[in-house]
Amino acid sequence: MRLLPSLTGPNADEPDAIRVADRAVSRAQLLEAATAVAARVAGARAVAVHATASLETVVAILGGMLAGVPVVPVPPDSGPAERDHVLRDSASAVLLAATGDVWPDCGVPVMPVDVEARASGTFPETSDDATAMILYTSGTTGAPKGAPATVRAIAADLDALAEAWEWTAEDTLVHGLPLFHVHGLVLGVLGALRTGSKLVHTGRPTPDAYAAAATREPKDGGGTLYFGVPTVWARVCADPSAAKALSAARLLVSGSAALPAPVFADLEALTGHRAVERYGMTETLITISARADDPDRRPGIVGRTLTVVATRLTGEDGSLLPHDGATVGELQVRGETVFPGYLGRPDATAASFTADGWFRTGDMAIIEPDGAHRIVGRASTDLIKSGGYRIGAGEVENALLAHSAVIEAAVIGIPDDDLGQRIAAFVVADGVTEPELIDFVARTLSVHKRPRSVSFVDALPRNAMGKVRKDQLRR
Ligand code: MCA
Ligand code: AMP
Repeated sequence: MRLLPSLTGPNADEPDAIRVADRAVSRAQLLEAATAVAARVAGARAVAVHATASLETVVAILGGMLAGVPVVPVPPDSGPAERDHVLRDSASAVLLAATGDVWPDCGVPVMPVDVEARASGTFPETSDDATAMILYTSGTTGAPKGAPATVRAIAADLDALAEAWEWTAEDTLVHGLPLFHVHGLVLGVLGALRTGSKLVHTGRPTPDAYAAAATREPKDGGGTLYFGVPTVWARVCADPSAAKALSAARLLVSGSAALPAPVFADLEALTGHRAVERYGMTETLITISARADDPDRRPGIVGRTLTVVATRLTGEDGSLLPHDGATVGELQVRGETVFPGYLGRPDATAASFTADGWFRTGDMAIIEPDGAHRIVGRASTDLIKSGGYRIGAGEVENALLAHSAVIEAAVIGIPDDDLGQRIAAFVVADGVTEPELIDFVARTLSVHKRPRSVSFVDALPRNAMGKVRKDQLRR
């Protein structure tokens, strides 16, 4: 596969080069197992993957990509509403899952994935414009939308990141992020396979597991490059002995949400590293990053644009704003890594691009004269970032309203030292308890979309138009 040359490169037989949780394989073994999957899914319109943190997930994803079939990673804890939507919306023909994974009847045949399977053979190279994967992501309202990522976009993004981070086959990448988002999957798995670096996926992103991967010297296979969301870095800092173990690494990279300045400072004090922050979206992949060769990395600065994209700031009326280090505007992005539009959603696609073809990120930013970007917030408070997960308030509100005892519901994100934001729900309801409603959302959607608190109110505050006053709820 042209996208992932290391699978057939000179080090393909290096033992245990790709480790996920407690099992490891060589790249050649990975390719042979993926080839067995590809033979079975070739010709399908799309294939879904029950995306646990496992080697099976990596094999299944590569199998679909080898066969040129768009792969749809499904969060393993997604409840029936979310799962059915994703399977139906993506027109997935089968669901690939590890043998023994519990998977309730979902109307799509389940195909077991065997990491030990070995098959040879080649498949025609997919075109650069083909969709490699469809990643589902939340908007402010409604169910998650499918964002296709093309082979070209992934290749361009990974190459630009490799350049910015001096990421090479000499590195060992360590992380424990979920394998159904850009961060853990595109950067965290495909990035390793494109650059040829080794991969240690720790199963969960715990401080202990990150520290354990650092116990060997980098030259003996200890981690050199670590990925985490800010919650992970905050937890690492709360465990100073684990943090100190990361001192020997080359780069600690943070993304998916804003890294709080105190966490940046604590990480530097404990590890000697100024974290590399980078910014991106499911729709655009990673577009802005600090660089390995810039020792003067600053908290709150997510870096400069990658070589394959351009950014600009606009005002509410669409006027272009100066990059003067002070003016706040909506950040817009254009370039090779930007997706072609939401799957089957021309309305949402049209709304997310300007007339002259720039993607509207919905993030508010400041750009300094030297090109450094500072993300200062989101235009809509209805997109919540909790633990690095993007969660639409409307999606959680709809899930709550589906409970027979709930009459009205409103959801907001409130600041949280650990998660960045935590989901708080306000409901008008009768005859139901807080834990019951939290559980109900965890089961209907995904566990990470559950409210962390539910407040019962007599009525939701509304303005004259009947719209809920979320500013009042926040107070
Ligand atoms: C608690 N649990 C429950 C319930 N309450 N389970 C079911 N029902 C309930 N009511 C269980 C959970 O299943 C879990 O169990 C445990 O409690 C802890 O859950 P939680 O507190 O939610 O998780 P956490 O450990 O606090 O998670 C923090 C985290 C996580 C590890 C940082 O948020 C995370 O992995 N974030 C990464 C998000 C990410 O990768 N985002 C990238 C998208 P058990 O422990 O047994 O499992 S952004 C992106 O891709 C862009 C492009 C970018 O810029 O990167
Ligand atoms: P998702 O599509 O789930 O990756 O979420 C994308 C959103 O994550 C962006 O629109 C930002 O709001 C946020 N985000 C990602 N990286 C950063 C960062 N380094 N700093 C601040 N926000 C970030």
